Amino acid sequence: MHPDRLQHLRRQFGWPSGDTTPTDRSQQGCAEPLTLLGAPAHHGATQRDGVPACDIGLIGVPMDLGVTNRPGARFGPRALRAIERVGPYHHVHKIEPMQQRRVLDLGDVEMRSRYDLNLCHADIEKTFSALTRAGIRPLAVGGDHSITLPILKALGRGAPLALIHFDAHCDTEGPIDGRKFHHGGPFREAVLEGVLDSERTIQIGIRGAAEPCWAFSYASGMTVLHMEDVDMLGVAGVVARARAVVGDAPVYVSFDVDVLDPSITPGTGTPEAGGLSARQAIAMLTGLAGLNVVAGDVVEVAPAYDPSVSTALTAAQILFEILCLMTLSPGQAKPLAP
Ligand SMILES: [Mn+2]
Repeated sequence: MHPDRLQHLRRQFGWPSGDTTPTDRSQQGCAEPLTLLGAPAHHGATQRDGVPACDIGLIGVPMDLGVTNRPGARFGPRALRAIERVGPYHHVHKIEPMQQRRVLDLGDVEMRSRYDLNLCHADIEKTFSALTRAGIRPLAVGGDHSITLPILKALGRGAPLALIHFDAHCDTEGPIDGRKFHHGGPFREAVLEGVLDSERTIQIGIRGAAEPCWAFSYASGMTVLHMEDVDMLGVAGVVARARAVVGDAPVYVSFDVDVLDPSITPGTGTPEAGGLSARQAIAMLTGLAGLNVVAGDVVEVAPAYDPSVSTALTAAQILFEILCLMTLSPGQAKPLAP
């Protein structure tokens, strides 16, 4: 290195210097209120004081009465709030969503019953309808995947939404044990309710023994990409297919963490070996920038099965990726049809 350059570096970066990182007390273990992605908290507001003014509302949906196998996703929102150091800056998009949009952590959906799935779904739909009426774009943390049905019912009532769905399972199964509302079937019910456009739906990362359960996906014209398709197409090919399927329609992004390989996200209800890497998933989400992403969710984090906390950490990163997509969405300022 030329001595002049070293001198210059010493002037700019030597101690004491002007580029010191501001003190972050939470990094020292100091207690701060725990919120999703560190957003300002406005907990309980939707229930008690009316809906606060914001553009994007992060909201927990701690409900897992719809699981077919391992329970525990009701603790997903709590686990994600304990994660720090995700965001605020996205190095590919070069944005800081919370500087560009008013983002709040609205707390959790309050539910009347811890035993009644149908009552929980009604409370979820009511809360998300109130957010939609207030012009707030919701970004939810589940909860099991059954929560996406009442959310779509609240958001897609005026016009059915498009969907980009990351999951090991299509979640379009019929009734199980005499009940049609469970985490294996929200997208069948959403199409039949008229709130989801199956022809503008793509399901990514599908695999495993439940394949015979997904006839509805094919019959309704959904685009289904199995893991073998992902291998063949690569990240760029998957992104191109997703963009072609949804076009410029208002689109919901639903991310079930079991799409990732259980080596990264063991803390989930129905793990399936042979899933996406976190790298692949993040690259795919990054590639969706510019689509009209109006809302989304990250679901099926069941922290009790993962003492390493890798599941919650990765899920928080995915949540941040979807927040970036919502921030970059060209339709962000436009209200959804009532
Ligand atoms: Mn699912």
